[in-house]
Amino acid sequence: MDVLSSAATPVVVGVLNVTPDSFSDGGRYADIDAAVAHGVDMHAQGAVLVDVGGESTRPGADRIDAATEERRVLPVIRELVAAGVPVSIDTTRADVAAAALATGAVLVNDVSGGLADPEMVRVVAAAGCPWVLMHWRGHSRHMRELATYTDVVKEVCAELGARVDAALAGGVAADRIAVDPGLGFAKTPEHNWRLMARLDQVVALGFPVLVGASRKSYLGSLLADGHGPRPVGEREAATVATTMLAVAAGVWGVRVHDVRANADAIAVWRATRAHT
Ligand code: PMM
Repeated sequence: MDVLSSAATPVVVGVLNVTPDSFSDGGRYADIDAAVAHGVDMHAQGAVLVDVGGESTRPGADRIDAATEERRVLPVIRELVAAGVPVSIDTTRADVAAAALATGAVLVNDVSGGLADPEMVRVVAAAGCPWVLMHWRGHSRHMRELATYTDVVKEVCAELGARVDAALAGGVAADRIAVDPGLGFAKTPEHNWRLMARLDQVVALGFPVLVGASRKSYLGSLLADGHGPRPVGEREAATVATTMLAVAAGVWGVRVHDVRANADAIAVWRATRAHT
């Protein structure tokens, strides 16, 4: 049993970016103590996992090296694990994933769905840990050019299916796999809305689905006014609305920054369901 199968769903995964430049919380948690305190808070507010990432994936971002990524994430993971907080590692690198698992992380959240590093499948299969395969077409620097689809829902589902097949072929057990449509990754706002509207199709793939809409720029564009897009810190109500739509579509979990607000929304959904 693990977090994919044992937790009461839908679950909340809390975002902890230990990066100086993430779009939503860049720099705030670059200091280890602040990051650990925030992770402990998110767990107390209902996050079943705290998702620790050391490399920014915002569109256009340059890559960092593996040593820098490990230097950022491992001390935070070590302290969160010591504090009893379940941790996932948000990385596309097999070496970073292996080091994080050795430090106590329990799930690998790979925004490349195993595409960025051919060694990742071996690390995950050997560890027997759950693996979130996100839909991805290329690294952040190039992903804007890759946002071309005829039917985004069909293509994302087919490409996710191919990543699942590769994971299974590499020895990862079917019950260790979750998928994620990758909102904002090689997607225009229009693509994100199409995927939001048809999350049921992603759920129909038959694997637990994680959705990461929290504070993303397509929400900022939706809520733009004369001064430009809605600032990142003022997209929470819209984020909670995406959480409600996602849970209604049958997802396993949502990956969010404000755990309390989204956990509250899920509590409302659960209570309503319990009375139908
Ligand atoms: N989005 C980001 C990073 N990691 N992981 C998954 N599984 N799904 C996502 O949508 C996702 C992710 C980028 O957003 P952030 O900068 O707020 O972490």
